Amino acid sequence: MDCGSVFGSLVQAPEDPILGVTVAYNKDPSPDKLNLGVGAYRTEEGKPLVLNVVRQAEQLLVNDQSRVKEYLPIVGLADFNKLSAKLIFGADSPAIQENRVATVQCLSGTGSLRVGAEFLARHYHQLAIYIPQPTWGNHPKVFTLAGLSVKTYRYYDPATRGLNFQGLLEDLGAAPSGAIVLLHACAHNPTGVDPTLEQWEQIRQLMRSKGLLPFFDSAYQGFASGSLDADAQSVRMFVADGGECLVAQSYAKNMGLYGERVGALSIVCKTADVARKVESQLKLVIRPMYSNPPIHGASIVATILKDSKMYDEWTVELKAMADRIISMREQLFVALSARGFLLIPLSLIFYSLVLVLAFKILSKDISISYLTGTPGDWSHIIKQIGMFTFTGLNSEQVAFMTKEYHIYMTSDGRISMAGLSSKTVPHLADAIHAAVTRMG
Ligand code: CBA
Repeated sequence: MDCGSVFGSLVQAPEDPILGVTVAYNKDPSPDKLNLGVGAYRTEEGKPLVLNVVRQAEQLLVNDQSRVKEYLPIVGLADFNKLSAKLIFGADSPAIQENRVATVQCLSGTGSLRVGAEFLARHYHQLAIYIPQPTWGNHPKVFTLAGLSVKTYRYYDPATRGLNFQGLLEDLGAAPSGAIVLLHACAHNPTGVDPTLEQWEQIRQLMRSKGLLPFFDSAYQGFASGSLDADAQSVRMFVADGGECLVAQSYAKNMGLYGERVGALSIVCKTADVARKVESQLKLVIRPMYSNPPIHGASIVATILKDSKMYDEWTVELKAMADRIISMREQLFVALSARGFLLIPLSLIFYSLVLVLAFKILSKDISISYLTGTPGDWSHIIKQIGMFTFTGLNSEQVAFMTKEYHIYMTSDGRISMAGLSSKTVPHLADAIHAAVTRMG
């Protein structure tokens, strides 16, 4: 319709499949609504969390009158870059000691992926990048817009709700020599399925033998196991062999710095001389894109990482977040599978249990959901790793849960375990039970 605007012919673009879930959630007036869409940590009270150690670091920064607001260099804060490389590669990494790593501060994980991809599109001989099927929904867009050509490799097997390791090996084995391969360092999004260390070793051998270039996305270091070192194992394996790789790091989840947009791109090179040249070229990518990165978030990270006491406090707070997520997995699994158990009228114990439960339900201490069986095997809820559970629910079941139970999640059936609490587990279990039994 001609409304006189030069943009009058534009069509309305759809909401983002992940961030759009929050937009829909915000519009819902229901008091029972629950947002399990975006991967953002919530406390047991359902509130966003600013880590104590982050508050402390901010206080120190505010009190330091010598701090100014000058531009950072194009590559960002030098301390932040050094400490970020140390965090992912390990303090004793030969690549760091030999100055073979070029690290630049970027706008969180997404910005780091984008800068890395633009660099590859300009300077690497292969434009094909293989991404896992499925992967984080933004990956194909980031890489395509940077000028890479996106292909997929098999990763997830819906039948076992686990890794399709054979398919992965076959697809990477068939990839053209030199192709780039995107790997989730840990806590694969959306599936929550990671290779074992033995499988990582096989992937490494295959990739190195074919000259495939690893591009790690490390958005959840510390969130999978609660240990920063354990979650960096996959990356460190690839660095230990002396070969080259790229790593995009995000502090959104592990330091709770979501909106501060703090991240880093590291490129591990064969020699210090190559690393210097790589850094010089990264500057040419960054300068016309956003000139130089923001100062505040990187200063928080650097303050925490360089002070051993604050660093230790951070690891404790991080472990507490990871543990709470693991406990949510257990609670949801029990809530779904306890129903089956409660259906078996075996003994007096059972009947007294029923009485206790009936009393609890009447006094609203416990939800009705515990009394019926939820069909299906839900063990993947406790087997999967990291922030998300890939439930296996289909898009109709998800739509039903949103409409009837005001539970918001991505249409692929992914739920953010970090958004759940002990109080909301029964509501989610009720919704899943109803979706599975009523929507087939
Ligand atoms: N890589 C992966 C694998 C991710 O899951 C995410 C975040 C990012 C980008 C990179 P950031 O730029 O904020 O550092 O993270 N993914 C989400 O948690 C969400 O933040 C998610 O819900 O999938 C998002 O942006 O979609």
